[in-house]
Amino acid sequence: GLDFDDTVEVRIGSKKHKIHTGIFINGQFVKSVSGKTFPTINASNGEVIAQVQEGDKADIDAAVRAARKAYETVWEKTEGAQRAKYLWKLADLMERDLEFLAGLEALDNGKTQANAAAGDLPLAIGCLRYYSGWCDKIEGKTFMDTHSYMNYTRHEPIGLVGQIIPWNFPILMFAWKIGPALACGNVTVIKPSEKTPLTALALAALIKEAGIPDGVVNVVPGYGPTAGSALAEHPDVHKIAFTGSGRTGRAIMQSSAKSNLKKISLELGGKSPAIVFDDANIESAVNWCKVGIFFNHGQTCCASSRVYVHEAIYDKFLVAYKKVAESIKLGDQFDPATEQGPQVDEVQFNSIMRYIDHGVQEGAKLVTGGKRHGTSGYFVEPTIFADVKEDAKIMQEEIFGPVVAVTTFKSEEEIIKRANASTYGLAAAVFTKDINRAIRVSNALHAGTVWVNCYNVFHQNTPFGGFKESGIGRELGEYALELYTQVKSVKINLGE
Ligand code: TXE
Repeated sequence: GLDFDDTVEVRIGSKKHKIHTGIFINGQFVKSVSGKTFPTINASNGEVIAQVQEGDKADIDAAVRAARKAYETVWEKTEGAQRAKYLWKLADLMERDLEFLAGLEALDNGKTQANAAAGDLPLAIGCLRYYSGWCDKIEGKTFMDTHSYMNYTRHEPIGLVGQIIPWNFPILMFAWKIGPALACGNVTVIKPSEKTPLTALALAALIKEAGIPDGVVNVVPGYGPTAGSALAEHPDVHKIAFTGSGRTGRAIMQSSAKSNLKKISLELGGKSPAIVFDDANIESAVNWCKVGIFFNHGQTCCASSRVYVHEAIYDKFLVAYKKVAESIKLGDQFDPATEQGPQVDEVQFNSIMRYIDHGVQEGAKLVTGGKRHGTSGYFVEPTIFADVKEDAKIMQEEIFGPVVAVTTFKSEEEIIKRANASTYGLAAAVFTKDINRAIRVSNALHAGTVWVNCYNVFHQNTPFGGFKESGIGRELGEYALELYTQVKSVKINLGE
């Protein structure tokens, strides 16, 4: 009875498209139980793109019921080879609709359509195909420790998982979450960010089209403290996978502790150091440090927001770094010449501008940027601070914008200590031509990813996740299978 035509027509760049705005439960787009909706905006002009059905506890309950039923009636009995076909088919449909999906992602998030089409979409599609390959290869072990008993393990699905994702890579995070979850035989209720709900709903329609049984994937757009926490507290949800802020990660762990001790994996923020030694190829290091902080407008959990440059090459590095930052073209996310669009919304924009004010007040040297770009929309100039003190706020806290703090160092020993003196441990980078030093320093850094002579390079086969307060668990690659399976030991008495 709640099923309705949830599609509305919107302009994406120069084309008009119909898009979904409903809650996706049991294979149908439905209205929210409360009747409430919420707006999602285009960050380049602040205009409302569409009103979306606002899920809260009642809708999460309905989605969990649908997921549970799907698990018990269909999915538990669906073989790995069939799950593989579904994931591969979904990847094919995303490839077919690549331009539309990239455009909708650009409209809702603010990143450029060109970047979404060249980066986010191919990575998401590659991720689904990769996990399609794992579906029929989830294996246990056998142990013949004595003559009297035989033991084997089964890597069984956890069952019903909740997945809460952020707004910086809406499609990619959706793929990172559902790929391994479905490959391992789980059903899911996924809550996209309230800032960027639209592409998750477009993917829901493709999930239906791919023939994935109703209820296996349910998508409930809504706010964190209502829909998100209802999912994290639900007694029938056995695991939450979350990507977002540390504050919310802690809240989710508390919800788990208060309810049913559901398993938790967290991918949180960072303040990742890039270390440039005096023997590095400076031009290449500068370009990777550009990618490191300015890619996706700095809205990347592993952004190289601290750059440490050896004192012998510091001045030369800064001249070149300023030049590349100033060459970045800001503008409309649908203009093919644009490299950087708006930040995701006003809240993030204001927070970044406050950090820039702090940087200036704390006496760091503003090398370039520091201002709003244009008069409408949430654009921030690529900003470089130099000579930043180690205890400065902009050196310690995640800004999540196109703002980088640069300073010098003298010795390898000293810089390893300073790089590691952070509560975060998501990523780090080393730029040097000395192979021994590259390996020595990589081994010494407290980070889940170390890039050597590159930055922000991702692949679905490469595990990703944080040391320290940057998270719990590893996504991508074979490692992610551990997040979505539980091990059962079966011991058989071979005597009597
Ligand atoms: O994140 P939240 P926000 C960092 C970044 C950014 C800051 C704030 O520093 O500036 O976080 O961003 C849902 N129970 N990162 O406020 O709140 C929420 O609805 C359950 C880093 O957008 O963590 C959304 O779906 N769920 C990061 C998701 O959590 C809750 C990516 C993420 O939102 C909830 C994003 C609750 N109580 C922000 N409260 C990264 N690691 O890449 C919120 N949510």
